[in-house]
Formats: sequence, C-alpha cells, structure tokens
Amino acid sequence: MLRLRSLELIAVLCLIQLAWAELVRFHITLTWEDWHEGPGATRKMIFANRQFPAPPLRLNQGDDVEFHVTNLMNKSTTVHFHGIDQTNTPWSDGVPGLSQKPIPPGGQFLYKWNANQYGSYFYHAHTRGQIEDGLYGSIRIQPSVSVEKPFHLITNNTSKRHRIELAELRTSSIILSDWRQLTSEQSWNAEKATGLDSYCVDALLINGKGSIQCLGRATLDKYTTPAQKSLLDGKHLTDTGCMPPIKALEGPFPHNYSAIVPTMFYGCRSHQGLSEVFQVKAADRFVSYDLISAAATNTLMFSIDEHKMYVYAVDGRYIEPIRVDALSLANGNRYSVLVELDKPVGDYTVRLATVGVNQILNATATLTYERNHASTQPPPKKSSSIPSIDITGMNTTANTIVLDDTAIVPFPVETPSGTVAQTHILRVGRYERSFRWTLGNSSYALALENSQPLLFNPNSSLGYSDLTVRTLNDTWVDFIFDVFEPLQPPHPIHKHSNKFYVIGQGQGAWNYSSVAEAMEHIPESFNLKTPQIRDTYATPAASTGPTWLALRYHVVNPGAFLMHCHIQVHLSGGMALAILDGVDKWPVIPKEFRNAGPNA
Ligand SMILES: *[C@@H]1O[C@H](CO)[C@@H](O)[C@H](O)[C@H]1NC(C)=O
Ligand SMILES: *[C@@H]1O[C@H](CO)[C@@H](O)[C@H](O)[C@H]1NC(C)=O
Ligand SMILES: *[C@@H]1O[C@H](CO)[C@@H](O)[C@H](O)[C@H]1NC(C)=O
Ligand SMILES: *[C@@H]1O[C@H](CO)[C@@H](O)[C@H](O)[C@H]1NC(C)=O
Ligand SMILES: *[C@@H]1O[C@H](CO)[C@@H](O)[C@H](O)[C@H]1NC(C)=O
Ligand SMILES: *[C@@H]1O[C@H](CO)[C@@H](O)[C@H](O)[C@H]1NC(C)=O
Ligand SMILES: *[C@@H]1O[C@H](CO)[C@@H](O)[C@H](O)[C@H]1NC(C)=O
Ligand SMILES: *[C@@H]1O[C@H](CO)[C@@H](O)[C@H](O)[C@H]1NC(C)=O
Ligand SMILES: *[C@@H]1O[C@H](CO)[C@@H](O)[C@H](O)[C@H]1NC(C)=O
Ligand SMILES: *[C@@H]1O[C@H](CO)[C@@H](O)[C@H](O)[C@H]1NC(C)=O
Ligand SMILES: [Cu+2]
Repeated sequence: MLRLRSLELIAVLCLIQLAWAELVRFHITLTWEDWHEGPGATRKMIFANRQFPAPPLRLNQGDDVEFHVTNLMNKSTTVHFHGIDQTNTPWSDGVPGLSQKPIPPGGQFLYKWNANQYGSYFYHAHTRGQIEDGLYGSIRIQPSVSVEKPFHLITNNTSKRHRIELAELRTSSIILSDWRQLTSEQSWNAEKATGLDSYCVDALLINGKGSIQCLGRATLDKYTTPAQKSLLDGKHLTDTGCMPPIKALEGPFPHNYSAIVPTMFYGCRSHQGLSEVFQVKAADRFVSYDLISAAATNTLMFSIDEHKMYVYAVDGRYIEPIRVDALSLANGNRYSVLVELDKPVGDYTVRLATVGVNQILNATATLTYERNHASTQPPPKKSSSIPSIDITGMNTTANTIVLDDTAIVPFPVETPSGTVAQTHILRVGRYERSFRWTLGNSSYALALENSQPLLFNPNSSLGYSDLTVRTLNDTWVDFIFDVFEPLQPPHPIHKHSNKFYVIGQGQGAWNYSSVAEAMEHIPESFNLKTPQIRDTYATPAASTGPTWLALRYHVVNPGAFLMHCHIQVHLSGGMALAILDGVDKWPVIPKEFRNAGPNA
C-alpha cells in the first residue's frame, strides 16, 4: 500500500515534468454587476467570466500565452500581468498611455506573452482604481525541470522531500485583498471633493470571502497601538477602526470635511459574508500555498493558528527557506509557503490583519483537516485554536516567529553590477494635496492614461517631463527612493518588466549623489552580495523622520514600463514614473497592437 502510493507520487512528478511548453489560450469576459455575496451591502464589482476573484491561470514555464479580454463593462479597462517580464512583448504589459490604448466598452484585446519565468504572479486591472473593484486573478507557472529547488535546505529525509515536492506541484493560491463599500470611482470622487487621502477600507478578503464585523469601542480602544495613540493625541479610532482624517496623517492641505461620504472614514455596519475553508489531508504532511496580496490599500499580516510555515519563494523566485509563524505582505507581493500538517485533525483559524497605523481590521478563514470516518483517529479537536497574532497583527507570544523580510536570501544568489550608468533620486511624498503623490518633482496625472501610448512614440514626452526616465539597453540603473518627510506609510514600489535588486535601505536623510558615495559613509546599509531579487518592495515606513530605499536593475527589455506605488490611492494620486528602457534598441510595434488591440 505504502509502496504503491510513493510510486504514484513519482509517476505524477514525471508526468508533469515531461510536459512540453505549449500555446495556452485563456479568455476572460468582464462585466460590471451587483455583488450580493460580499462582506457588506450589495455593490457593483468587476466579474471575470461571472467570477470574483477572476479565474486562476496555470502555466508551465516556457508556455506561450494568449490572454483574450472581452470588455462588456460600461467603462474602459486594461489587464496587467504583475511580475511577468514581458520579454520582447512590451505591448502586452497592460498600462494605458504607456503600452496600449484602453480597451473601450464592447472592445477586446489579445495579450500575447511568453511564460519564460516560473512561480507566483497575478493579473489585475491597470486602469484607474479598478483593482479596487475586484479585477484580479492568480497566475502560477510550474518551473521547468532545469530549475533547482531549495527544499534540501528544509530536510534531507527523502520521504519528506517527496511530500514537499508533491505539495509544491499541487500549490494553490490564496488571494489576500481588501474591499471598500464604495466603488473606486466613488472613492476617487470623494477624495477630490474632500481633498483627503482615503486610506481606510471596509473589509479584508481571503480568496474573495469575508465579513464586516465592527469591533466595538472597547476592543478598538484596547488595541489602539502606541504609534496610533501618539498621533491621535487623545482622540479615538473611528467605528471602522480607521484613524480619523487628522492633520498628522493628511498633511497641511485644504480639506472639506462636509464632503466626507459614509464609510470613507466612519460608518461601520456589521454584515455576514462568506468564509473561506481550506481542506487539507494530514497524510499529505505538507500543503503549499501561493499567498498573493492583491490588496489595494493595506499591508497584511497572515498566520495559521498552531502551524509553522516555510517561506520558500518570494515574488515568483525561490529563496533559502525560512521557518515562520506569521508573515506580512505588502501590496503586490507574493510569498509561497509550505505549511507542515503535523497537528491533530480539527479546525484551525487562518488570520489576516492590517499592520499599518491607518486602520485596525482583520479577517479569518479556516484550515480543516479531512476527517477519516473509517479510521481509529481521535475525534476532531473541539476547542478553538491558539492564535500566533492578534487583530493588529502583533505576536501573541514571545515564541511567535514573524518573517524578517530583510533576512531573505535568494536561491540561487545573483549579484548585480557594481557600477551603474545612471542614478535617479526620486523624492517620495505628497504633492500639493493630501491625495496627490509624487515620485519625483511632479505628479503623474490619471488623465495620462488616455494619451497616445509612449511605446508607440518614445520621443514624445506628453507632459510626463521629469517623470520619464530614458535608458540604453544593457546598462545598469539605480533608483533611490528618498522618502523625505514623515508621516508616510511603506510605499510598495512595483516595477514593470524585469525584476530589480534591493541593494540598500535605511532610516535618515539621503544626502548623497550616488550609491557609491553613500557606501563610503554608510556601507552597513547596503547589500550587494546577496540582494533580494524582487518586482515589488516597500520603502521603509517614515514614522518620525525620513527614510530611503535603493534599487538597482539591468536594462534588458526595451519598451515603455511603469514604476509605481502599489497602494492604489497613491497610484491614482500620481505616484508613478515612466521608464523608457533601451531607447537605442526600441522594438518595432506589431501593427495589430497599435490599435485598441487585435481581434481574436
Ligand atoms: C454608460 O456610461 C455612459 C458614459 O459614462 C453613460 O452615459 C451611460 O448612461 C452608461 N450606461 C449605463 C447603462 O450605465
Ligand atoms: C542536506 O544536505 C545538504 C548537502 O549535504 C546540506 O547542504 C544541507 O544543509 C542539508 N539539509 C539539512 C536540512 O540538513
Ligand atoms: C523520514 O521521515 C519519515 C516521515 O517523517 C520518517 O518516518 C522516517 O523515519 C524518516 N527517515 C529518516 C531516515 O529519518
Ligand atoms: C464642501 O462640501 C460640501 C458638500 O459636498 C459642499 O456643499 C460645499 O460647497 C463644499 N465647500 C467648498 C468650500 O467647496
Ligand atoms: C477578527 O478577529 C476576532 C478575534 O479573533 C474574531 O472574533 C473576528 O471574527 C475576526 N473578524 C473577522 C471579520 O473575521
Ligand atoms: C512579541 O515578540 C517580542 C519579541 O520577541 C517579545 O518581546 C514580546 O514579548 C512578544 N509579545 C507577546 C505578547 O508575547
Ligand atoms: C527618436 O528620435 C531619434 C533621434 O532623433 C531617432 O533616431 C529615432 O528614430 C526616433 N525614434 C522613433 C521611434 O521615432
Ligand atoms: C527635480 O528637480 C531637481 C532640482 O529641483 C533636479 O535636480 C532633478 O533633476 C529633478 N528631477 C527630475 C527627475 O527631473
Ligand atoms: C547625511 O545624513 C546622515 C544621517 O542621515 C548624517 O549622519 C550625515 O552627517 C549627513 N551627511 C552630510 C554630508 O550632511
Ligand atoms: C538588450 O540587452 C540585453 C542584455 O544584454 C540583451 O539580452 C538583449 O538582446 C538586448 N536587446 C536588444 C533588442 O538588443
Ligand atoms: Cu505609496
């Protein structure tokens, strides 16, 4: 019996690994419809093939993808493939005004790209605030046989290793997100009317499921963190656990408080929605999940009661596995985890909590071990499981291990160039209004989404002026994010096309002209030997003073790509920059992509 099972495992492994790269056609039809099963009152959402979240896309490394979008909504849209390099296909990156024209109501677009990478990604709307309206779905690319796995760093016991490899083959995604009662257009209009930065949501979702459970005054006051208290100066969190729109958070700009709409900062209404259940089998020993943060607003802490996890890949690439009890995800990040199934059969609570000062909010789901009725197993565990984190994402015991993101080491390690051709120092902060933001000297207007795509004419600047960086192919570039003043949350910086190396970060003012100069003064703030290789990485929070982050990348894929903060209200508010990579080797744009897109 046992023997047969392990032979079975090997057979499955071989079958999958022998799979040839193929052409994968995927079609989504988008509609704008009422969602009744949500965490709050009915509101309209974007459905893909009548589903929310959008359906998962599973690929093998090397596959060619034809991703066909039919837009039946009453608004324009585009779809971006987050973390996908788009090597030699910059026209399929999904950014209106940069790589394509918006797909109009009734229109279609055929994105074509090659899955040359492996790992965890996701696709999502990249027009206005539409990611907040629910257009996101997971992408998993099964690595080819030649990719070396890091599991020997977890165990050398061959039977355990087989279990781990099988768990990895069967990895499923867990999409973590946040949800507003207001549509993205209503939020944007409320920001314009009030002048305020809208930094709160109504619920957190686990695979699209969640509830609104108002925590109540006593609980909110009890859990208000020291950082929040020092900013509140005697005031209280609102009934939604939100920091009220005080000057410390909104800055010294004009505001119209009477234009605040319900749920923007206040107005909690408890509502029972759906709750996600993850079925597992103790006999599998391990289960693997791609945790994907499609959150628009919040940094989220994730934990499963009483279960340790090995984080083994980040942003689609393997790392040296790290054993943790909880980990936080910034918007746009993906962490792949192996959960060891070594606990008594029963139900265990899966917890999600916001960790920023902006709001206290949490969500739960359930990890359930399959009951084997025929066996002599002990009866299912009855009592509730023991949390590792509380509703603010803080550890509940001194033994809780929370992932230290700075300790991550890629597997295998790669080293970037020691010198660069260009250094861009980007001033990160608010821009003239509380809800406007900059990554430089001016703010990237939302209206630019409707301009002629820069990919079609890299010589035009269209008013992007200082927010357009031009590079030559096969050169190295540094971006320094100078978060010059508090109070600012961590900004999850996402770069389209190829990944960057996270080479340095620190507290304090950035007062250097280059990384080389800074390394003479503060070498301990840099890591050029084992830097992380990421597509999304957050600047350090600026709580009491300035902070900075240094990213380095190699220009290898000519095209027009966006780099931006993945907090949607910051992106809508202009926290973005256009990178024209390899202007000396600019590609010829296929005619079919110059229009709204080819018809399939
Ligand atoms: C669709 O949008 C247009 C323009 O925003 C608007 O005039 C029209 O009333 C909308 N139609 C429906 C059915 O919502
Ligand atoms: C497994 O063996 C390899 C090679 O000897 C070694 O590098 C690795 O540390 C071992 N792993 C564990 C978990 O002991
Ligand atoms: C490997 O792990 C399995 C399952 O935990 C265990 O039964 C076996 O004894 C281990 N083998 C060795 C050599 O430790
Ligand atoms: C403030 O908002 C209210 C409500 O929308 C509006 O009636 C009023 O004109 C606004 N005040 C100013 C100064 O814009
Ligand atoms: C938040 O956590 C509390 C405490 O564990 C729990 O009772 C509550 O159900 C959670 N809220 C949601 C919406 O799951
Ligand atoms: C959380 O972890 C820290 C650091 O290990 C520890 O000092 C603290 O006591 C822990 N909190 C609780 C509530 O145990
Ligand atoms: C941009 O301008 C340069 C220099 O004038 C020219 O060589 C190049 O062909 C232009 N590129 C495009 C795509 O028009
Ligand atoms: C922003 O302005 C400063 C001086 O005010 C200038 O040195 C810098 O080059 C500008 N940045 C960009 C990206 O144009
Ligand atoms: C640069 O800033 C650091 C701390 O942020 C400070 O110690 C140092 O003296 C500054 N250097 C100059 C030249 O101002
Ligand atoms: C750009 O540079 C990369 C890295 O050297 C190279 O692989 C690629 O072929 C170049 N692209 C073009 C269009 O020359
Ligand atoms: Cu931001």
